[in-house]
Order: sequence, then structure tokens, then C-alpha cells
Amino acid sequence: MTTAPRACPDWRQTGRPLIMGILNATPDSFSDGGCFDTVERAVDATQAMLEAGADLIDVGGESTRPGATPVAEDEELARVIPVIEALASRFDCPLSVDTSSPMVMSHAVEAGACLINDVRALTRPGAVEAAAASGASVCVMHMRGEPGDMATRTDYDDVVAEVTDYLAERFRCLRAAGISSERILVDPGFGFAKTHEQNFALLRRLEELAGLGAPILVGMSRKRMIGEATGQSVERRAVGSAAAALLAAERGAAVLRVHDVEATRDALAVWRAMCVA
Ligand code: YH5
Repeated sequence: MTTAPRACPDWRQTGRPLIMGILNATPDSFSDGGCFDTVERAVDATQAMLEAGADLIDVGGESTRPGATPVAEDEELARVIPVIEALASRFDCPLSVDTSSPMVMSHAVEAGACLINDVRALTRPGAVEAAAASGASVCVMHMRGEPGDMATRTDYDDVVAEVTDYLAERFRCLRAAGISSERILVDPGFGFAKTHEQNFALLRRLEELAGLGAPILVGMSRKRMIGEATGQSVERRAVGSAAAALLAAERGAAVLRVHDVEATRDALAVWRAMCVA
């Protein structure tokens, strides 16, 4: 039996950018995915992000950092599903699942996720069908190749035009599979097969993606583009990341995917204070 997924925000009607807190369900060296410790820590981290102002939580069990090794599907399931079940039973915030696996998508929505966030834009066999059948919203992101080889695939004539064309094609494909346009978000894929200059061209020209008519999700948090702009190591990129999120919000981003929720919330609060003054 399939139950309707929990309600997602109405992405077009929120009136302000939403903050998506990043939750890694990847086990550290002391614990296995799905074990009590991993789940308890995920609950605590979620509680902290919600208190800091997160509107939704993105749960991921696969590392897609450049050069990361792929995770087996059963391992990804074992990491992610117990965490989503625990969060769904304790919190009523919307939950998102960061996955490219059709099986993980279906189980995650059953467990309480309302958004499927796929850095591979539902290109794996069966992914579009699984997402359509789940009833959840979907976020499709632009990337080229796989995390292992994407660093070399940065030859674009016009990165903004090519990313826009790719997302338009994915949008049409999802609509053709019966996913309604209100359920679709798009993401230019900062850091995925883009150079430093290309990442910042996408940020500067983010408004050009608005022509797609879909809400835009951005994920720049702590990425190398922030490290290169600020000269800071990964653990000191919160301020740079909040600045980048604010610039994206000003250019129309609907959802900001971030690690540092409080810094992002405060940056947005300053912007809002200016807007209403
Ligand atoms: C994204 O942009 N990114 S996973 C390298 C880092 C820091 C962070 C230190 N999932 C996105 O967050 N989903 C990821 O360097 C995503 N958009 C969407 N929709 C990579 C990540 C990261 C990688």
C-alpha cells in the first residue's frame, strides 16, 4: 500500500527563500549506518538546525564530493531510511532525500520524505518512474559525468545557457512522465563540473534560470568556490557561504541548501530588514 507523501511547502508561494539544512547520514569511523548512534546523532543535529531556523532537512547517505567512491544501494538504504523514519516520527518539518537511486527514492518517500533531491537529475534507469509514482516533489540538478570525472568536464561555450537548456530538457521529461510543474525544482549544480569562474557566472546570472518557470534551489555551502573566494578552509566557510546564499536569494533562489543554518538565517534577516524599511 502506498500512502500519500507528507505535504511539501508550496515552493512558489512561500514569499521568502526557504532554508534547507544539510544532514549527512554517512557514518563516521565509529559507527555503522542505521545504528542507534547514527540515528540519535541525526535527530540531535536536526533539532539544532530547526532551532536555528531551518525550514526543511535534506538527508543524504551518499557522498557526491569530487572523487568520492560510490555507495552500494543497500548500504545507502541502511543509512538513510532509519534516519528519515526517526525524523518523521519526531519532527513535523518537511524532509528531503538526497539520492539518485530509484529504490532509495521510493522507500524514503514511504518513510516520510516529501522531496527527492537528485544531483543526477533522475537520469538513472527507473528514477523518473519511481519519483512520479511516489507523489513527492523533485529537485533536478545539472551535472556532467560522475563525481569521479566531473572535474575535467568543464568545457562550455556559455555555461548559463547550457545549464538552462539541460534543466529545461529535464523539466520537459518530468512533465511528460506525469509530474506536475508545481512539484519540480531546478538547481544549476554549483561545484559539479564547473570551474571557479563558471560557478560565479551562474551565481551572478541566476535570474536567467528563472525563465524556466520552476523554483530554483542552490547549494554552495562550504564548497570550494567559497574556499577559493575567501581563502578559508572548509570548517571556516560559514560566513562566505551565508554571503553566497544571500546573493542567490536576492537573485530569486527559492531554496538555500546550507550547513550553517544560523548564519544563513541572520543574513536573510538583514536583507529582509532592508526590504521592509
Ligand atoms: C547541490 O548543490 N550538493 S552534495 C563539497 C564540499 C562541500 C559540500 C567541502 N547535494 C548539492 O554539499 N543537492 C550536494 O566541499 C546537492 N544541490 C543539490 N540539490 C555536495 C556538497 C558539498 C560538496
